[in-house]
Amino acid sequence: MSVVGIDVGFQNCYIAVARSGGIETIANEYSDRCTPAWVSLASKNRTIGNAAKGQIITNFKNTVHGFKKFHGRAFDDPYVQGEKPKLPYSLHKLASGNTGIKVTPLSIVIIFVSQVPSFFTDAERRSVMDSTQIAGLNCLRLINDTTAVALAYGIYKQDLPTPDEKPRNVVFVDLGHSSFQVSISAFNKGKLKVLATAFDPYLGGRNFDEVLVEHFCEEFKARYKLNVRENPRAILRLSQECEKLKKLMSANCSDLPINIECFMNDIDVTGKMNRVQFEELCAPFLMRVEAPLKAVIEQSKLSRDEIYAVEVVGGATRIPSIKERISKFFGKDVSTTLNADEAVARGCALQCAILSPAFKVREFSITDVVPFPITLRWKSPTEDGVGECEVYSKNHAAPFSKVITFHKDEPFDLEALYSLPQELPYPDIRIGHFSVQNVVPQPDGNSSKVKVKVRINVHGIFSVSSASLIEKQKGEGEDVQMDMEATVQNEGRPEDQNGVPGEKQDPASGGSKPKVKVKSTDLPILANTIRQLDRGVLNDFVEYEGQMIVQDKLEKERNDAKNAVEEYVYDLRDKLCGIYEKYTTEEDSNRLTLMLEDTENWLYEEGEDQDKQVYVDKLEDLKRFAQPVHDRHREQEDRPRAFEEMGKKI
Ligand code: ATP
Ligand code: K
Ligand code: MG
Repeated sequence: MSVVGIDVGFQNCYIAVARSGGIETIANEYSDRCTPAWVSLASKNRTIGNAAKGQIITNFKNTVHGFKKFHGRAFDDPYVQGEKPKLPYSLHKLASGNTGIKVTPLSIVIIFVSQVPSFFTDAERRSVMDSTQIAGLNCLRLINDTTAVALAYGIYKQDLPTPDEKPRNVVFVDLGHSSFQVSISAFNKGKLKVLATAFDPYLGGRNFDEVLVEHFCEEFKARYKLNVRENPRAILRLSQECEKLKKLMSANCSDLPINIECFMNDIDVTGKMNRVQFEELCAPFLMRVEAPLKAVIEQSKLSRDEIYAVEVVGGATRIPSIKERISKFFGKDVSTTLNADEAVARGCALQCAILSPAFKVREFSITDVVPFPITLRWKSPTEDGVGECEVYSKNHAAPFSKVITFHKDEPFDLEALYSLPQELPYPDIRIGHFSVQNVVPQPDGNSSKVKVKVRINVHGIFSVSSASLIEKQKGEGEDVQMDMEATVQNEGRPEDQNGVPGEKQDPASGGSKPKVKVKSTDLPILANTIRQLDRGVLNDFVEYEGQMIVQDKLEKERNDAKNAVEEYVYDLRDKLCGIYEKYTTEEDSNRLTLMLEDTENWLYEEGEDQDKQVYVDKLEDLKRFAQPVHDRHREQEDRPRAFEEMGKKI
């Protein structure tokens, strides 16, 4: 069993694995620990990561990146609509109303696995979970980026305060390519509790790239009369160069060049910029750094001098002006003790190791928070027709279950929604619709007591998870008086929560005994969550993904077989002029050389795209043809050795 932590960023993915020696970030087939979040589709197969990114210029319509924020998003979402014109590939609307990505010849929904930003909503988290299922991965937990970082920070610290001492408060900042997240965690020995999170879901390194692109588009228009905006390939190349320039400016204050050869219409372009100019151009974005910092500290109710350290991760925190702003705000230097690129993946792998029975890791409990308050709403005869109650406040501990008691004599519906539309990353406040079925009145005609359990699970996903009808047994005592239609009871103690997937215990099934003897009947719930992929469609995707994996594997084998022919041609050609020269007649050598030439030409023409077996047969033919030469060579090589061995025997 592999114990794996995955960080799928907007731009970069990292995978960390738990081994007996500790956590290790693993390298991909290019010996690179960072894998670009890119997927490219060709007619026969897919390529992922570095190889996909390499296709951007040649196959840009079918090379997909920047898809992380389409998870669970409606096609009509303003963010999605805003991104659409900037993308080289096209988006389309799925039957569920979700955003799909259209690539020829295939249509895909995002096929990746992810940790998630703390601000991901229910619909976004459910979409990520669906993706993990499509990818055939068993996802133990979706963990928020900054919480994973907090775990990676805390688990190795030997000097954390004991549980009865004042906790150590640490701020974590993650500025990636697409988003900005901040959280404050309180650490004691063996545990961390997230106190608050804040974010700017649309601030990241990409904004700075875009500012540079905009600037050079203007400049090249004026200087070279080029209309760069009209040429998607040119924009892609310019973006890549601007990103490089941005990174160089983090290390240098002086003027730095940007040069692109044959940029458009065979024109070479050049430009330059320095850090001061860059900061001026980016001022509107740099100014946005402060708001989430302010929000997180206000919510935590801590004063700045109660902050022990400010740890920064994420590639874009390398921009000096960003670091300065953070450090100025908190009045202390920022710490970069964690690996800025790998901390999220490492934290995920640590959590996975804690959850896995295969590893003996120091216990470390995590209590996370609810990012957006959640309200339940229902039809009520008493309260102006609608009853409602906020079931989870902002920064409420998570995972967490609660029981709400209703008095009803017929089936009823519950509407779950986000209470504060202005805080959400998109305008749709709905979470889902839950119908509690089979509710009947008591035999005496009175309404029945219905206990409804709501929960935020380990992935941070809300649900109405169960409901039961409580029936008073005949001859038993009076029922507890309920003066509200709904009462919210806190039933879990967050201190008990140690990050293990599993839910809080319902008190009805243990713990405090109810005074009245009751019979409890489970009630079915019909759940209809927003933009949920239809289960049938999901199964189709699972099957489709399976076929794609087989297809990718076949395509790889086919390519390997073709490469083997090519390698053999080169190898034999070298040997014919080298070690085989002595053992070949001129006639044989000419015959073989001709054959190699034919094969090489064939590989570029009709042999360009054949089935695997064709290449296998071709290689066999070549080998058979060259066999006499191989044999003669071996014979000669072996002869002296044979003599030596005989000599030894004597
Ligand atoms: P997200 O967390 O938003 O999903 P991500 O995890 O893919 O995105 P990271 O890998 O943390 O993002 O960071 C990538 C960003 O950091 C890119 O915008 C990249 O240009 C930027 N970056 C990396 N190194 C530097 C540097 N030295 N100076 C400035 N920016 C940098
Ligand atoms: K990342
Ligand atoms: Mg990230």
